[in-house]
Amino acid sequence: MKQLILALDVMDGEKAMEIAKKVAEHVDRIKVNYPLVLSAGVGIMKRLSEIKPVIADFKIADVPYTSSLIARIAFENSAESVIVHGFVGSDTLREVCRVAEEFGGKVYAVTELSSPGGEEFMSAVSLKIVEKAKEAGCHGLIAPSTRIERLREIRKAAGDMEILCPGIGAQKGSIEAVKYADGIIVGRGIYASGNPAEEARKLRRVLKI
Ligand code: U5P
Repeated sequence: MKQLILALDVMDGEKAMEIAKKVAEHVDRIKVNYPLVLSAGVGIMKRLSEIKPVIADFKIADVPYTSSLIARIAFENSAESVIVHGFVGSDTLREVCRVAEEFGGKVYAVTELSSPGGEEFMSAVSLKIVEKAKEAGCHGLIAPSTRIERLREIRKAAGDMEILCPGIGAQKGSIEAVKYADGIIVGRGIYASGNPAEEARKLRRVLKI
């Protein structure tokens, strides 16, 4: 079954916990990012991981050593997986995968950002990123629901790597992405709605079709 991942980009820890509890029965995993972790502290990851597995979307993009420290902090604080930028190249990708392996965790590499700017530089190299991410041992990829034609190409190159797609909802990505992806990542479409549980339930129903 296709996964529904909540991107919990709120900036208040208690609010994050409240939303996570409300939507828990409809989502598979929770993705945290800088807005929440920098506001609420890294300890929020452990609390959320008691509700659902946590993906640490720190879009790691540094030299291998610094990247390994960031990945380690994420896993030591209960992350189930981390997201790394793919453009960093093989050495950083390999190093983050090595740390993940120590913890039995997973690594997802960003191919091209879902925002319009993702097309300016990243689209040109995203298929190469897929190749490098695969060679380095990444478990999966992040690819845009906002550019279905790119997603289709990325799917072809990815083989059996898992693909997670952000962009549905606030960024106007297409739900057609579920044809090519293993899961969708939705933030504002759920947490910024009047009724997060209901929105998550509706998306879950779409994923079952
Ligand atoms: N995200 C994207 N696009 C990417 C990679 C990651 O939107 O290419 C992340 C954002 O940082 C955010 C979430 O955490 O996915 C999407 O949230 P929203 O646009 O559904 O609110």
